[in-house]
Amino acid sequence: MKIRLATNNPHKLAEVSQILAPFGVEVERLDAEKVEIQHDDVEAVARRAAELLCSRYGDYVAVEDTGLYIEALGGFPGPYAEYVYRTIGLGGVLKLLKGVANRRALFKCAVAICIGGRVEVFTGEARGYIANEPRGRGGFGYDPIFIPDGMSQTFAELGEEVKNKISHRARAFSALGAWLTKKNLF
Ligand code: ITT
Ligand code: NA
Repeated sequence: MKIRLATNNPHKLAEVSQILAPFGVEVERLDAEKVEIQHDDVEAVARRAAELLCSRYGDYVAVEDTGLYIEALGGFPGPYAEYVYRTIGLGGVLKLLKGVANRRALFKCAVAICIGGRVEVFTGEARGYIANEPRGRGGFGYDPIFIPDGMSQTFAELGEEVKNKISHRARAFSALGAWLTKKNLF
C-alpha cells in the first residue's frame, strides 16, 4: 500500500517512510500546496489541509502538522513552530527561557488522511524538556534542544533510529499504520 504525503520538509518525509515501513506502507511525496489555516490546534490545521487536498488529489493523500508547546511560555510557539524557527531560531527560544526553571515542553503531531472521501486524523505526543544549549547533529528543527522524558540526550543526539521509535511523529504515524493494516484485513 502507498500513501502520498503533502510536505515540503524532506526530513519529515524520511522519518515517515521509516516509521511506516514495518506496516508495509510506502510513502511518496505529493507536490501540492499545503494550505495552512491559523488555529492553535495542529489537529484542526491538519484536518482542514486534508479536506482541501482530498477533493483535488483523492484518497490516500496525507498531511501532517506538528507543533511545539513550551509550558513556561504559555504553549508558545505551538503551531507557529515553523515561523518561530525561521525568525528567532533556536537561539531566540533559548533566550526566552534563560533563567527559567520550568523547561517542560511537548511536541504534538497530527496526521490527516483522505480515505473514501472522508478525513481521518491520528495524533501523537512526545513530552520532555528544553535543553540549556543546542546539542547533537541528527534530526531537524528543534531536535537539538528537545530532550524527551526518560532520556538525557536531545533528539538530535539520540539519532533517527531512537527518535523514530519514541517521537510524536512515530506515535501518530504508527497509529495510522495500524489503522491502515486493520482496514485492509476486511
Ligand atoms: P510541511 O508543512 O511542508 O510539512 P514544515 O517543516 O513547515 O513542513 P510543520 O509546520 O509541521 O512542518 O513544522 C513546524 C516546525 O516545527 C518545523 O519547521 C520544524 O522546525 C519543527 N518540527 C516539526 N517536527 C519536528 C521534529 O520532529 N523535531 C524537531 N522539530 C520539528
Ligand atoms: Na508548516
